[in-house]
Amino acid sequence: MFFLVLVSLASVLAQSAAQSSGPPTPTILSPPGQPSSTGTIGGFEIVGNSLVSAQQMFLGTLDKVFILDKAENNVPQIDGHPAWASEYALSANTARTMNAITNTFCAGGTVLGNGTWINIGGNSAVTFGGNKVDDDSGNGPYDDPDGGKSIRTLVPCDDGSCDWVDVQPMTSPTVVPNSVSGVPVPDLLPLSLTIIIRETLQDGTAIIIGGCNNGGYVNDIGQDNPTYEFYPSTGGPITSPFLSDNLPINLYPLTFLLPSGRLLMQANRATIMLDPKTHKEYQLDDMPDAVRAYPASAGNLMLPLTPANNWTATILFCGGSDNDDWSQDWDIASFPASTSCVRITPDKNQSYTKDDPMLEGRGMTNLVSLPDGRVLCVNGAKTGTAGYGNMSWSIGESYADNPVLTPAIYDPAKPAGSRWSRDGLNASTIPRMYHSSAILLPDGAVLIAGSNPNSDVNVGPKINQRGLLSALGYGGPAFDVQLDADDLGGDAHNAANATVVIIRTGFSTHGMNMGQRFLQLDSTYTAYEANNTATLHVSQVPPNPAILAPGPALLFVVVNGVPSVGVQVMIGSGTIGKQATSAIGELPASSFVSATSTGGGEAQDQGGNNGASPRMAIGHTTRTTWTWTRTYTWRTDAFRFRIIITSHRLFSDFSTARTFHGTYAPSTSINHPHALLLRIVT
Ligand SMILES: [Cu+2]
Repeated sequence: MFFLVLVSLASVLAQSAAQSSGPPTPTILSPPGQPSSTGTIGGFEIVGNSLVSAQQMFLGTLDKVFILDKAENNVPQIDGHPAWASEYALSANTARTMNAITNTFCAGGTVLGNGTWINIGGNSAVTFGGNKVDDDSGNGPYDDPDGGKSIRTLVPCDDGSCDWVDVQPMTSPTVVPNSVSGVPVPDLLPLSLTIIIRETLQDGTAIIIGGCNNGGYVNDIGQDNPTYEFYPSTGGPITSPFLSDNLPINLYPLTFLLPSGRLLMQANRATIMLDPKTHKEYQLDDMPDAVRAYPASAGNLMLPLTPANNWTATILFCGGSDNDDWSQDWDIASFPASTSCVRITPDKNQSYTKDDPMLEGRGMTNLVSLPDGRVLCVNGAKTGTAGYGNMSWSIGESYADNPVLTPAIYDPAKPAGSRWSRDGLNASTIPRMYHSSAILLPDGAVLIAGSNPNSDVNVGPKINQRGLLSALGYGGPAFDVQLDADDLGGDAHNAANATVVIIRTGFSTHGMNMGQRFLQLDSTYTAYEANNTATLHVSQVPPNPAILAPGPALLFVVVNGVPSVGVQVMIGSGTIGKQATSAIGELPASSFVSATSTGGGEAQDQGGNNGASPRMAIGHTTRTTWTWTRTYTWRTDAFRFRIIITSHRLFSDFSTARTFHGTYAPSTSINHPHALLLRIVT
């Protein structure tokens, strides 16, 4: 039966591919193996230098992270000028410069349904000190044309050959380089955006929202751009009353695609749902306790979409600033950040509910979905906000102070009152405040980088060393995943604690991971007591592309909270456009085959390398399935998450202005079983 299911799956997938909007025929993925990094468990590890400061960052392939800075006087050069983009190789901990061409200062980004990443907007041409130059074409010394109207595209690669392509919005129609489908881009509209946000929509296109003409700490009516439009373009910008009503805090509105197909949008104290087709805006309740959007910059995240909650979206907001005076004539840097956390489930209820407050006030934090469903809260500051400038009260140039060095964990599965902890988490030695970023990696580590509350870099020694099937469709037949005795810790009963999750790690910037999403696939199991193996029967993605927009994502199998190494899978057709959906295939009921029954051992026959080599095998050379065989250290070390730190530009001015630098010693290393462990190797 197992084999027959697979045959029918392959044929269904092939048929769908022929319709151009169904999933492509999946190929079999290479085994991801064990995490290649080793080290002391218990904290942070400084792994390398990102060359440019990671104001914006995303995982483009399993091995390559792409980083964007703003145009500034970085030491690494490209094409005769300082670089403000780089690629970081996770396997080698090396980086290469890339050429982003125009000024990427405070741009936004996301991944499209065909796997192409876009980076949109930016700031004017600048020279030393971040000062604007009159000539929009830039020229020396930075050679950084105005990026305000830029659309940059990148098709991530692993061979060092890819680079950003600036699609000039004001020229004749251009074709986006696209390794998948060659989507032609219609006439591009003149965008006048400095700060934008995006979310990938259910057809794999992107929405580009808001912004301003010149930048600044907050927006103002003289430069506001209260519109949104789509990429690829579907016509002229559409004016949003929500954006124009919420000056000055309408930059980087916190935006999430909901399973209903509407968008939750939050800025200043207001909340709406936007129907991107009819352009109608629906008012929801005001945001309690704090301003959450930039520059208050609260942590924000869609909680896991799971079979248990019927893939219903709940958005979590934590921290920010309970301030309404956005003038800069008072000491913003000392104003305490909020501890408040609230949730909203906008497709069901227009009101917020209070959630457990954070362990300390925090602004500019990143909330990162982990494969076990918990959320890592990292980076940020206890006082002040995002932004920088030369004020009498600013810390160096920073508008924030008192960095929070210790991460925390939020567990949505725990009862109210007990969701926050930091059991087993050590402190970092490196502040991560404005323009820092954090993303989940395939091996369960979290990459943390950036932090640069300065207008420019002074050249000199100031850069501190700081630190299964390949495709899934929307509905269709279930598929099987094999777990061997090692995966199950020698006990087939653990099959009941196995989940299969898809995480889109997102585009990280300004305390947001744009497009980040956690979706648990429905699954059941057949467990075999005779040899302690099991088969997981796993559904495809629910037949609603608004639950998880098309495009690449990571897939993890998690047993008792221990994740596999993630593999990259394409969700949907691999092209931009309407996605095919079909009814979800039925799953067999979970069952436990006792040792005295016949039929045990089937799973092990499907297994990968059951020998001495501790590797997980995903995929099988003779069949279209995923087999997972893995010896894990999890029986002794429950979790092996790492936080990796890449280069961090910091506070060169800052440390002289305020000597908090040396006062943050790393806390003692711990090795606590059944806790989330971070490694420190410094
Ligand atoms: Cu910024």
